[in-house]
Amino acid sequence: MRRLITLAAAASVAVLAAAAALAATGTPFGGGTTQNGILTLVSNTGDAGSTNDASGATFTGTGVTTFSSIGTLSAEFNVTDDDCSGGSPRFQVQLQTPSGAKNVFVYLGPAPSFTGCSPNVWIASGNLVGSGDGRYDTSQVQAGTQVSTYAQALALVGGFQVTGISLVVDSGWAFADKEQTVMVRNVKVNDSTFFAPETNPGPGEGGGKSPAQACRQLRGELGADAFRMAYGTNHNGRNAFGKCVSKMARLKNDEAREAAVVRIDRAADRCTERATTGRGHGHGHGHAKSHDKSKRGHGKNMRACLRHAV
Ligand SMILES: [Ca+2]
Ligand SMILES: [Ca+2]
Repeated sequence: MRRLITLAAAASVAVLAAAAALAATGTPFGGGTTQNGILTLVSNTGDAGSTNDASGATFTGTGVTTFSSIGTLSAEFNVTDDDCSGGSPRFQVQLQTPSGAKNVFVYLGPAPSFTGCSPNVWIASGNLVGSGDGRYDTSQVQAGTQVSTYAQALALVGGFQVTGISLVVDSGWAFADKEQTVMVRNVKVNDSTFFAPETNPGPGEGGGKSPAQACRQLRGELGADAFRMAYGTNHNGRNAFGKCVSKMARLKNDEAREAAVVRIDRAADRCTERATTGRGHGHGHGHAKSHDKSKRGHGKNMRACLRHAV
């Protein structure tokens, strides 16, 4: 009987382990947020709240057991503000050691200082397992070993059980504005990938709009007349489309243009509403009677309103 129970217990542990291996998850913490699958990590030590002083994500269900069982550790990161510094961004591997839980830090960015990360570009770390750079900091386990290669780290902590793997951004303090932001995607821990961007949508497929696409959609939403009123500057507003495109081209990216289309469409709806209810004319009476008389006035107000909307 005892044997049976043991077998059953072993079986359920195996099931749990299999379930955990399937359900690999990356969970943001602190000020970490995701959008379209991409993780944004902020360290802001200059504002009132402390939640965003450090941000990161923890990775579970990777199947990692001991430190030596980590075969892949990589990420793509984009330091949007301001730089890599003070050991951030980094991977953090928590280990069960004979003297308690200790962290090994694996620094991202260029060795040996791990500063000087080009801002606003995606940087692929490559697989950090096997790295000959001194980017492994094992000094929590053994003093003086903060500049170790992978081989040195492996020799020191390879046999220890891993109890947590995370990616951390926490050096806001190192910058004049007390704020550091790093975007992260395609984090790989062994066979698991975290924060993969949602299927790169082509232009106009939900991932944003090119200037021409944005203007075509707006022309459809507003109607040709209102569109010409909103953007046109020459006879009959014939140059409206060109004016719209050059205006849209000044926006930051396709996502910003998509948002602008929504915003302008809403604003234009309000213009139409105002024109048809006569609001803004200073007299709400005799609407039906005054309708024809003020039609021209409505047109003028409508134009002003639309031009303001775009
Ligand atoms: Ca803060
Ligand atoms: Ca900053």
